[in-house]
Amino acid sequence: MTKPISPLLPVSYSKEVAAAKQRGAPLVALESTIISHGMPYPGNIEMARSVEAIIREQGAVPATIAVIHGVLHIGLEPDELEKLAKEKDVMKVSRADLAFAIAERRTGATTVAATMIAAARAGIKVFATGGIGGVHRGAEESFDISADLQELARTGVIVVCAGAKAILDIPKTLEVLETSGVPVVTYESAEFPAFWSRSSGLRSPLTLNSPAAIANFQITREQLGIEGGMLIANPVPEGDEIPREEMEIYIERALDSAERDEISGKTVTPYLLSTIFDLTDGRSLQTNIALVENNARLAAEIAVALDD
Ligand code: PSU
Ligand code: MN
Repeated sequence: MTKPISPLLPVSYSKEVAAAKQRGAPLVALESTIISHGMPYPGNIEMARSVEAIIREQGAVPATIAVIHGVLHIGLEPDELEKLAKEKDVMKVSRADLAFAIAERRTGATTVAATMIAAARAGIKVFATGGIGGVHRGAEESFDISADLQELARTGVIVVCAGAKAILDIPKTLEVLETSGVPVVTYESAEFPAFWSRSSGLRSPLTLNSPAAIANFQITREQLGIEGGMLIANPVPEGDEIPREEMEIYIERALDSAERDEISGKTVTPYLLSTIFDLTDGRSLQTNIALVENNARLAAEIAVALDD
């Protein structure tokens, strides 16, 4: 089991999250890298607010996670969310530097990996995001594999996403997940989705068709004493998708320009997302917002089902 947060660590629960924890209401964690590094303002704050509202509509409570001036926040007040969305100098923190941001009193947006760590320690079992990080194309040269994958293997949180971002090498990403023993379950489809597109051309390792079945699967894993999280892939709604063939053109161009600009490390994903935003005249952002909203709904339904 994941250790709880030490009482010595500076942690702040939002009023809403603190109240939900007291009455044992279902909670859904949300990350903040998507806000600070994944989308431009004001699209990012619109997304952050609407995603929280969707979770409340389903009868769960949203907990957006971030480090603000060295304090780990589990749930943000509306003014904190707004400030974070506007702020420029925000670290992107993952497992390697979550504690650094706290120790050095910095402000940091949490990736999928760091959000999972914080959520698990706060007793939150479900988390909604857009797309997880994974194995980058050309990883055999660059060794660029997101820390999100290892985190899924070790931390017991259900992560709802729209697949792996299509900028990645999706077959290799699925291989690493399988090697690490992470269940990959696509919701209501036999095919693993590719973030902006419903199709990746790859079969999903597993498929389930209801939030209750997903909750039951995770409970069964816990009963077996199997640690770690699981990945739920929720295809973007049909009306919001950008077809795979079209996306591939933008992705190729974005990857070429990343190579020209010698982008590496943490900045790769934010760079590619913002280049694709420009190449699609903002259409990729509309799709990204729609898919996160769709994931928030499913995550809340799973959180409610886990509670039954
Ligand atoms: N989902 C989105 N947009 C994002 C992300 C997810 O719709 O920007 C972020 C997540 O925080 C994820 C990160 O952890 O992208 C992956 O970064 P990297 O490839 O550097 O591990
Ligand atoms: Mn990386």
